[in-house]
Amino acid sequence: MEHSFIDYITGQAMLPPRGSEFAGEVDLVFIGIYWLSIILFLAITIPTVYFAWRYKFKAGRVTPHQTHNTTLEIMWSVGPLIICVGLFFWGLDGWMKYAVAPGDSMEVVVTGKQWLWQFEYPDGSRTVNDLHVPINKPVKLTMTSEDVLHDLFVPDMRVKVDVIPGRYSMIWFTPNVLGPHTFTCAEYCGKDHSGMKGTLTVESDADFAKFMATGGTEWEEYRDRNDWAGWGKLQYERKGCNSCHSVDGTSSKGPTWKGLFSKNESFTDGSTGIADAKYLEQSMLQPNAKVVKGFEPIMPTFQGLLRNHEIKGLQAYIESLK
Ligand code: HEC
Ligand SMILES: [Cu+2]
Repeated sequence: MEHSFIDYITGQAMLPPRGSEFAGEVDLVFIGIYWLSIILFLAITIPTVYFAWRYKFKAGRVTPHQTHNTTLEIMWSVGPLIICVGLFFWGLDGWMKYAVAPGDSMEVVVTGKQWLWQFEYPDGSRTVNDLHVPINKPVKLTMTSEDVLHDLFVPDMRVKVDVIPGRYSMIWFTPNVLGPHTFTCAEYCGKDHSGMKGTLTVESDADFAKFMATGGTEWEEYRDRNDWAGWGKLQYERKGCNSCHSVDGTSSKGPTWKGLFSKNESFTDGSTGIADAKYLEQSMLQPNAKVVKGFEPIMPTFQGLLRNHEIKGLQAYIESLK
């Protein structure tokens, strides 16, 4: 970003671009404290250096006896007290606004885990490291961690809050600048901490509605290349199927997907059936309808969590795993 000379003088050049209504207020407090520090620094060091020089040791000079100076002592006690209490209330005012989200906020549930951010929207759809929000609408992030301490930091929005295992924390903001904004994890959380980041896309209402309906424009690239299996592979990783299903023939919590398509499958109730596209879809949406022999019925239902084109992609991906 380009900065003017004034930005450098005032300290604005230190700060990231502003993307939310909070940003201006936060910057004001920040720049205020920054200037107060500079002024106090000069007000203390300049006289100190001067007095050290002015009253330096000289043979024969006798220091007059001093007891105390009431006026000076009151000034340097009450003055800083007023400044500190003033700063406290200035900060408190901003903190109160951060603490309570407006009732009409769009709520996104955020889960931090080593080393990714997962976002769940009001309709249950999910994204990873990719947060979309409509412009000029308040967004409330309800956050928790599945493992260690993380911290969601969106510099442009001036929001940053710890994400804690076993607890929910909350931040909210009203984005008012379109476009991509970066967010990161701001709490060292292990080996790949530096990779725990993503993009916040602030978009128009129309684009956001389109994103909600299709899960974004990403799939259009796959559709145009006619790469349904590639799209399915992405879902396999994003929707967490990979935590229970392998694609290389080894079975873990769930059966492997290798060689699954068209296989004659046996179920715990003694029946059998061909693993065709219809069966695969049913396995995703009603996993307990037919439980594969030798496995526990532990698969969660993905009803409402998979869009049609995601199911189609997964079917194509499974079919490609000969
Ligand atoms: C918590 C572990 C778990 C997760 C996560 C999981 N599954 Fe499963 N899945 C299983 C288990 C266990 C079975 C076998 C028992 C059954 O049929 O319900 C299974 C069975 C299946 C089958 C039938 C397999 C066969 O051999 O006939 C399909 C298809 C399937 N899962 C798809 C998916 C998809 C798609 C996802 C991700 C969107 C997914 N699963 C996520 C545990 C899981
Ligand atoms: Cu982290």
